Amino acid sequence: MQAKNAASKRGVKLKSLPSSAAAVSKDFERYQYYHLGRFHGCPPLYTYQSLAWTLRDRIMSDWMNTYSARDQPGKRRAYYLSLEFLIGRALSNHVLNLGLDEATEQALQNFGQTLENVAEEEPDAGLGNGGLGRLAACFMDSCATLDLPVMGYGIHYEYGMFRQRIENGYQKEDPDHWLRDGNPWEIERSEFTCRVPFGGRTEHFRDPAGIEHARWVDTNDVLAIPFDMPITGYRNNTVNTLRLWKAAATDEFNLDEFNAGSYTEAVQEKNHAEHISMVLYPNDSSENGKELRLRQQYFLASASLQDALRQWRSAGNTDLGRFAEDNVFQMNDTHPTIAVAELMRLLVDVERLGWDQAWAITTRCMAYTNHTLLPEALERWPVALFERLLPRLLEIIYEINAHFLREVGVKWPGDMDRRRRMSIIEEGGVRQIRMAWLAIIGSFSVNGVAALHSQLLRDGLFRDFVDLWPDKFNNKTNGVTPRRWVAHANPGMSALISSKIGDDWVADLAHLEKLKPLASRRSTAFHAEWRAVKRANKERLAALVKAECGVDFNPDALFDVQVKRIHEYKRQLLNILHVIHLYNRINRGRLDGLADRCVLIGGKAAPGYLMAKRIIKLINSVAEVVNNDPDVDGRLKVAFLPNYRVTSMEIIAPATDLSEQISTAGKEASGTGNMKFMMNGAVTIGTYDGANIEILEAVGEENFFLFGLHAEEVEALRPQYQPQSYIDRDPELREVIDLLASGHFNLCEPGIFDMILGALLNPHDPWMVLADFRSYVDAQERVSQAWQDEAGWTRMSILNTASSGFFSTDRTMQEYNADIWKLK
Ligand code: 26W
Repeated sequence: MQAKNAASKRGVKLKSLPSSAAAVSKDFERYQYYHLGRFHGCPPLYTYQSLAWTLRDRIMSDWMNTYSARDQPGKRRAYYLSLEFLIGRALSNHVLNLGLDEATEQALQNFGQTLENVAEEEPDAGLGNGGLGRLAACFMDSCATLDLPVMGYGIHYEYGMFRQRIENGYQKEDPDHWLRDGNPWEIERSEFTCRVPFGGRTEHFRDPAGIEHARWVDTNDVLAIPFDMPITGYRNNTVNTLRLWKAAATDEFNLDEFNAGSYTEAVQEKNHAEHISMVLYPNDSSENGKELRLRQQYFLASASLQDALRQWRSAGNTDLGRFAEDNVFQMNDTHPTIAVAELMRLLVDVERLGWDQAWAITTRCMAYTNHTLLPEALERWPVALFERLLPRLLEIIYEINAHFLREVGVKWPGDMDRRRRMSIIEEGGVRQIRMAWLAIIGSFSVNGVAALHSQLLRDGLFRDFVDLWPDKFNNKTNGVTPRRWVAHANPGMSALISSKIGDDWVADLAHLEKLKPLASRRSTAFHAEWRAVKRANKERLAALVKAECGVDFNPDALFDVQVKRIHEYKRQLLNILHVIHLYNRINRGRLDGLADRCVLIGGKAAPGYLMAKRIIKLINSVAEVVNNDPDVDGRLKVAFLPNYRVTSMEIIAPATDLSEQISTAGKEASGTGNMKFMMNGAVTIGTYDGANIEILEAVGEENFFLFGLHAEEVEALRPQYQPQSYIDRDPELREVIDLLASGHFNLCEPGIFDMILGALLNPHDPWMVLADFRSYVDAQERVSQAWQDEAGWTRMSILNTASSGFFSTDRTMQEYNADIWKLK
């Protein structure tokens, strides 16, 4: 440690390795032949590993140098705490960021390989569910590109998001053992292992000076071992770190049993500890209250805070009174929110600060981002579970709550109802801890992820807290990284754009504005080039759809795509009702104005979410009928793409013409798929929800297909919603519902869609699908018309890309930094 500090203070830097094609080739050969022992007929996996190590070696010097340049007292840092980082593949991303495309391609040529083929060997790091996890990964990319000192802390799950198979139209889940063949990108740093306590009991005592303290004793500790993944910035020599914690048993595990001869029982205990980082919970909208999930949350929070404290000290800091000047923790939803209480524990019990000083530090360090308004997704933990698993943390939460309710009492004397609403502890049958309240109370900043979402939080869920602390609440509209989602995923379009406006857009997406003059109302040479790129991307997607689904997509048809988690609020059902409507029109010969369409839907359903799983079955059943009906004659194709993940989106977004963003207004916090599509020149059909609103404002309403009720209209309609009345008034809707009810799509499995019909016809349908049917179908009609005007559509497509600059996470991260993190 001393030596390292001394070295960095002297400004000594680690030298970088040569990056010529010859040097890359030589190292690649050394790994494949002399390290892995693979010579003739090397299996592709080892080709990939050899290349990954060759590249990692070329990241290492920047990684070490980035670290040591910041390893100095008084350097402020941010930590992104998240249970999920959905990073996908790393190889091509690093190649792009390092500018090693040509050297790598040339080197591989010597071995009869291409980068594209080798990259296919890498499994996705699927350490997340959907939007929230992918956002964390895009944030990491942008922070490195902006050279912001930000470190990600997450969990080193042995099993990531399950792999989805479709069997007879139904979703089946397979485990995703992504680490089976090792992970060439990660570095185990056992020297920074932490101990995380669980269970036990608390003791209170007075020190010699008579001051009362608590200690947490008889705990069952679990080791947290860090695995570091490099996060390369785009061609700027910055490499940040994503540190993932793996759980392991302590060596002293159950020594008693061990000594009593119960070797296997003792080893079982070891297993128990290691379960903590075994699997990602595949749930992205309703919490299931499982004990193991709470263990994961505390494991992440405790290890990360201990590690941040250690790093801060090892950089030469000593005065804890300054800790909040040097550190900020951004909590990705409430999942890591136990960090508020854990930092208090570390400061009060371990560092022996007084409560008030510790609280002042904690509340100047913590910041919280909310990602959902769905009530079923709000985390609450039973007090009894806390008492058993984290008894000391429960005491601390009680004390935080007591101090807080005193403050509420001072501001609103006698307002007992407000105290009850705002208490961290929810009283009732089972007493529960409201994690969102703990997050708000413990943080100096609380943000939503799109303008509408932040406004709805202020007006609704968080209203009482806004009354108390109006300045805490802010908006940070999400984004996506243009490196992965344009430069990497869409090389054809990237080259075309760069040929016209240069390549500054990759690191500053606002430059895309310069494409606007090229949008033109009439067909131009640029239009033709733009369409040729899209056409090639559509061929690539059509090949994937053919291989995965056996369905023929015609690249000349409109590619109409909805990919995201399957959830009722996202309304894949509305999409499929429209498909049934088109099918019905074709069968009845009502062909006027119809555009040829290929409808692609993909996404995973939480394994316990029966309705979502049945929706997948319906999509597949409709696809089966539509695709095999000779009368449809290729005018309409429908496919459900299995195992939708980061890597599939890299093929899908560049090939999409129409992006479906059709959630019930007020329910989708932001959406980020919408931004990936827009950047790649898709036009959106969407509701007035989440970031759709900001997309619409950026591109103009003439280049966006808006439909449906607004959030206030949804809420106003709710008490008197009568789904049947829409069917009575709309013969086309009636035909669709009749077709569904007749069993036309499930002749061999009668009744399986009754639950879906029941949901659609229920006056309490929270998602009010039928209320938006007519408006949606009309908007789709306008889409069909617009599609048939080739120049007009091309113009819209170009304008969407040209207007997408705001949706770069570079902009999002600059806002987090300017308003919350305040890093240099
Ligand atoms: C406790 C179970 C659970 C797990 C994950 C509940 C809720 C979540 C996430 C908050 C769900 C999620 O991914 N939300 C999405 O976050 C994106 C990034 O901000 C937004 O773009 C999406 O609109 C939002 O649904």
